[in-house]
Amino acid sequence: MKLYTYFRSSAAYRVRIALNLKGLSYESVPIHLVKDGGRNRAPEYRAVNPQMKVPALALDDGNVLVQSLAIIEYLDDIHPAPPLLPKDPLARAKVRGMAQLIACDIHPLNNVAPLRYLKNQLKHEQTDIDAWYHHWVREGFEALEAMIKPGPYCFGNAVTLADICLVPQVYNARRLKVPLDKFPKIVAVDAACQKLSAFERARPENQPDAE
Ligand SMILES: N[C@@H](CCC(=O)N[C@@H](CS)C(=O)NCC(=O)O)C(=O)O
Repeated sequence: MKLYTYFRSSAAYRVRIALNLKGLSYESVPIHLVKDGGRNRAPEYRAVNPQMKVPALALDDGNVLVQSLAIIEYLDDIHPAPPLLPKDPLARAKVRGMAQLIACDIHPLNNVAPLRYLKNQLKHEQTDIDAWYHHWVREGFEALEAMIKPGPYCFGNAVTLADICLVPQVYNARRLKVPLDKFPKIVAVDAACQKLSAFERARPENQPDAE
């Protein structure tokens, strides 16, 4: 398998964690999201993913999957151990609820393309853009903090899709200097995950394209 990735992309980071948890080997194909105005916008990459975002996962049979949550659920279907979602439908919905809070509500507002649009098209100052970023992380994390079960992970004692989404979002929040002192459960879950080699190996600084 080939993973089209960028070391700092939190959506690609999610897929790297899932691949590592499943013990699956893959080739990294780095796509620089900043150089040359974003190499993800080059026709070669558009041919891989018409949405021009990372991650994309090219399977050995030539199929290409896009959207991190769809990719991760596919991997979970094909390689069920260890499971990334609980078996019980109610528990599954709760885990997906946490994962989607991050992936669908926080992340899209704070992503490279909308932040660049705020700056370049709408001419906002960097301080406004930073305030925007902090606001949406804080609002999402306040909700998530109330939803986290007794740990060590987001939904009890097994790693799930919720943890896979949380860790990259915490990494980004720290990089953009969002204070996390009001979120002790989130910080504790992140620390518990960081002890696992699957999470460690997926960290941005451990990627071949890290800068
Ligand atoms: N919902 C998508 C988000 C993908 C996404 O937004 N990727 C970002 C990096 S985290 C990207 O490629 N941005 C480049 C751009 O929009 O120009 C997923 O979960 O895979």
